[in-house]
Order: sequence, then C-alpha cells, then structure tokens
Amino acid sequence: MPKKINDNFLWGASTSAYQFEGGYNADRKGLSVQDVRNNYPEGTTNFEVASDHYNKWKEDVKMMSELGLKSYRFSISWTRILPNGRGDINKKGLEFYNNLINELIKYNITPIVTIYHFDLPDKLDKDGGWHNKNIIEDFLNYSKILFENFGDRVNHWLTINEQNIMILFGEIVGIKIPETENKIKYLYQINHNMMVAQAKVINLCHKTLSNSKIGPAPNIACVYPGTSKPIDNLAAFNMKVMRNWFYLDTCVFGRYNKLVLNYLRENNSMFEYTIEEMNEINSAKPDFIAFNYYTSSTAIFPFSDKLFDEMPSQQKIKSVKGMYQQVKNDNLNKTDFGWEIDAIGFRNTLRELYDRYNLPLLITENGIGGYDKIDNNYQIHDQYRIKYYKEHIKQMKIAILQDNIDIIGYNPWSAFDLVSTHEGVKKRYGFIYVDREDFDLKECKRYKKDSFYWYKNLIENNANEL
Ligand code: BGP
Repeated sequence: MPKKINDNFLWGASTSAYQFEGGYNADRKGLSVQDVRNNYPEGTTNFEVASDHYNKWKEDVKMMSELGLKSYRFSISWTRILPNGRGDINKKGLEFYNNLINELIKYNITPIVTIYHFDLPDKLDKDGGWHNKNIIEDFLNYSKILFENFGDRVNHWLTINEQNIMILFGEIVGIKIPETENKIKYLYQINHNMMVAQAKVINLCHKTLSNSKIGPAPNIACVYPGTSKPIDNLAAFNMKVMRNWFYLDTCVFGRYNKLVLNYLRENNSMFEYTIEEMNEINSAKPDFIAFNYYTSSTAIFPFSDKLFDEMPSQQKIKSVKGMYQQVKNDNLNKTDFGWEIDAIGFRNTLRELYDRYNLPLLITENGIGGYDKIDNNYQIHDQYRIKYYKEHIKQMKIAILQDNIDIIGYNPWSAFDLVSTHEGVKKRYGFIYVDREDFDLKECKRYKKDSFYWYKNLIENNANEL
C-alpha cells in the first residue's frame, strides 16, 4: 500500500483549443463547427478571441511553470493543422503547436494532448460530419499528422474528449441532427463511427510511437438511485450503463454493452456496422482511461418530463424514455451555475472505474465554474474554488492511498479562465484570471487568483498537507 502520492504524479491543468486559443481565423486556420455556431445563449460571447492564448502562449507557459505544473492537458485544433479538415497541411498550425510543446518541455511540463475536443472542421461537418463514415479515414489521417510531427515529444495522447456527452447532450457542443432523421439511430451511428475512428488511431499510435500511451477521455460520473425503491435502482443502473459503461466497455473490452444494444433494437434504432469494423474496435487496447468528472448523477425510473425540464443545462443529460430520468440530489450543495458538488462521488467514480476496467486512470478535468471578481489590487479571492479542490483532491488521495487505485495524474479544468461551452466567459474556471468580459475584450491580461497560490503550494508538497 503506498504511503504517499508518487513523485511522478502529473499535477497539471487543462484547456481546450477552441475555448482558449482565439485566433479563430489567424494564419490560415480553417473554421470549425464552433466558429460557425450562431446559437449562443443571450449574453454569451463566441469563441473568436477566447483567452487570446494564440498570441500569449509564451507568457502563458511561463505562468504555468510558476504554478508548478508537471503536466498540461490541451487540445489541438484540427482546422489549424488542416484548414479544410483534409488535404492541405497548414505549416503555421504545425509551427504553433511545435513552439508550444517545446516551450512546455523547456519548463519540464509534460504535454498531454487531446486530438479532438468538440471542434470538428466545418467543411467535414457540411459533408455529413461524424455521421458520414468517410470521417473515419479523415480522423486517422489527421491523427497521423499529429503523431508524425509531435510524437517525438508527446507521450500522452487522448483520442476524443467526452464522446458520451456529444451523444447524450450534443447540441451544446456542436452536434447537429437533421430533422428528417431518426434521432437515436443518427446519434448512435455517430458514436459507432467515432468508436471505429478511435480504434484505428489507438492502433496507429501503438504501431508508430513506441514510447507513447493513448486512451479515451469520456465524462464519467457515478449514478445514485433517487430513492431506495428497487425500480429506481434499476433506473440508476440503466443510466450508469448508457452514460458511462457503454463507451468504455467498447473501448476497453472491444464489444458493445448488450443493455444498450437491446434498447436500440427495441427502438428500431440499431446503427450500421460491419464485421471488419467490430474487429478493428476489438483489436485496439487503450493504455489508460482518462476521464472528466464534475458532478455525480441521480436517477429514478421515468414518470414525467417535468423534472427533466427543470434541470440546469449541462446536468440535463437527457432522460431516456423507459430507461431513466435524472433528478436533483437534495443531499448535495450546488455551484452558482447549478451543478451539484460531490467529492465523495469522485472517489466512488474512481473506484467503479478501476474495479471495472483495471487500467491506470488519468483525471483530465475536474473543477468548479463561478463568478470571480477582480478587486482594485488585482486580486481574486476564489475561496469557494479552493474548497472544491481541497475536498476533491482529498477524496482522490484516499482513492490512491487507501483504495490502492492507480492514478497517473490530476489535470483540473482549467489552467486559465476561458470560454465555457455554452455559458460564456462569466463562468470562470481558471487558477489564472483572464481580464475580459463576454462583450468587452480589454487586453486579456492574466492575474493569479488565490487558488493559484494554493494549488502551487499543494503541488510543491505533493498534497502531503491534505
Ligand atoms: C466539459 C468539457 C469542457 C469544459 C467543461 C466545463 O464538458 O470537456 O470543454 O467546458 O466541461 O463545462 P462548461 O464549459 O459547460 O461549464
């Protein structure tokens, strides 16, 4: 049993390209589905400038090193590398990420690279997006370019960020479904195509990069039954499978979970697949499971849509007719944006994941979005964020030291303030404040929050004081 957290533990932080970089059309970058989106909730900005990291990357890496980060998890923008999604490679795009990776390595910060984080090239989207099987080869080619250009320095790769959220709650992250289509079948076809694409990329990584490790990065959360009624326990189980295990069983065990296949068949929504594709899925084995955790879920057997309608935005992972309905958990406090806070749920999730898959775990997101205010002395007192991290890291530490779970690293969301998927800049997550508002860009200057100093200290003493 370990007595302390391993010295190689990757204490890090996370961002994603479209939410952080800006420069949405700089140096020949092509447009992604996030750049052409026009359905921003009122009062919320777009992603054109974001946190201006495209221009400030050097000072940003310096600040990361001041924070003491051992790792930095970021995504690569597909259209910065391939403006049309396929074909012509943009040298400037390669240069940007080469510079960023070199700078990280200069400061001994391990790069953890997400290949795809919600920003599909618009050109490919217009061609059917993830629903069109051609995208499997496009994703493979794009990944090949990343492996060839960065694989000598990047040893940690993540395939697709939150594939399950794209299937379960895709509208807010850019998934569009034509009205004429059978919605369930359409979404599960997208899922299958992503699974095949992911398998090919995992296999390519193992074949071409001997020092690299690669894994998926879904959003995973434990699910409680809303009451002790047996039928609600059944609903919680349904949700667990549909939300979590369906995605990871396919990736780790190489087969689709039967409960979901039954559900699809009963609803005349089975997706199209071939034996070759299933063999490909079966042959690809991830080295670790990366996952994002913000909050747990609670489910009851469905009886009305009313409760579902009352849920706050992203917690509203759709209730599924005949399977489960998500409800509020009155035992938990909520963030300013209505997300339930559940640190023990984090440990529960780690235990369930490790028990089921027996693979090393890498936390790629965890954090709290809130309204931060900068005072006249340029200070930001985000004590609520420190409290959130303290509670969650404490539970992770128990999971490592007591439950003996193999965890490689912890990369909270986010290193810097950035643009939320659908709630703008006002919903801040960073250790570092970015001075801009939704509709006033100012100069995007960076300021260290109280949580910055707290996290720095925690990294320095390897969480010994918690
Ligand atoms: C995850 C995404 C991130 C991030 C985070 C916070 O789902 O991977 O991109 O944004 O959640 O969510 P939000 O921005 O909606 O508050």
